[in-house]
Amino acid sequence: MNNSSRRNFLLHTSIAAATTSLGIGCSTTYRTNQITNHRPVIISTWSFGKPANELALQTLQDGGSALDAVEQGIRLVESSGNSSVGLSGNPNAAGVPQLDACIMNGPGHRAGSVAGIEGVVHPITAARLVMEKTPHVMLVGRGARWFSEQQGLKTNDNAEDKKRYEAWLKKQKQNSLNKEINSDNHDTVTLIVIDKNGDIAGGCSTSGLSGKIPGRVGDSPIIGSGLYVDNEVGAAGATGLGENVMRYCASYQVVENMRQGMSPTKACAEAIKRIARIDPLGMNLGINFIAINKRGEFGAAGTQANFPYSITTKDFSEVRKGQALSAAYQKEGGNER
Ligand code: SD4
Repeated sequence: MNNSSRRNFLLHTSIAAATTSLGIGCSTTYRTNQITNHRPVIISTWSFGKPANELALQTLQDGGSALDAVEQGIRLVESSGNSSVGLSGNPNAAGVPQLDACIMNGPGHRAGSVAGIEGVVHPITAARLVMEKTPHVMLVGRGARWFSEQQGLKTNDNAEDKKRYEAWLKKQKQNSLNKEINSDNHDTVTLIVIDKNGDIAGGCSTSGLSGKIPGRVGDSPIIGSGLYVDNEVGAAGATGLGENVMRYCASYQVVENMRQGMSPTKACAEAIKRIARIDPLGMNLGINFIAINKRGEFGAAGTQANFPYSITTKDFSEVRKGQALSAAYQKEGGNER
């Protein structure tokens, strides 16, 4: 850290500490979220992340690692009937849910991911196995499925249920593939854990954009885009239109912003502003980020007015709103069918 960024870092830290102790760290849209010394902390996207956070905390309390906590929390969402995570997720244009997931462990800077995988009940576990059992980082499509079967993971091909596809098609009749990507038909669970020792792990799981062209891969399984963990600095993860995240390595950028001394919330907001400056869409990007730093301070920001994220420590577990960078409203899709 150079002198000027160290000064900024110290300045920010003392202002945040002062506002927190004075109880003025709140605004109508988001709070200054400083809870130093409250590790472990678990943060995830959307309100459906809250039960996942709570299971992650329980996993830590039962002696599991941050990585175990991430996997268990995300598995819960994958089997919850969510319409944008797991095999209950919305299908692609050929009627099949194609799933993306990744996992990253701070210690050792290790990562694994699967993309476009079909019929595997827990893609997050497949991603973890890629990380732990292979020399690779990413497996896609049929290869990812083959590997999952070799590892004994549960599969279920009933997700290709014709009836479900037809019902979904009916609902989508207003949309066409040529239409602009619609931000109402996707959501991802991205969950990050910092344990009491300050070790960080994170993961993402999603069925991606509903109605996507078969083979389309979003940001979620791409390390640095949908998720990035740096055990020296912190971690960040995304939800939203992957096309607008992956062209900018956006989660990596959020972590780099924290490395420069920004708070997690500011790091998310500045990454979005930087993208919006370059991108022809401006703020109309449909992207949201969560972040946590090494001290367990956390935050979130999004291009939408109401990005909910879930935050859990041993003292509280709640859904909060990220800092809004535009007035655009996006409804949470994951619990809807
Ligand atoms: C994707 N980022 O596949 C995912 C979807 C998502 O909120 O997160 N939507 O583009």
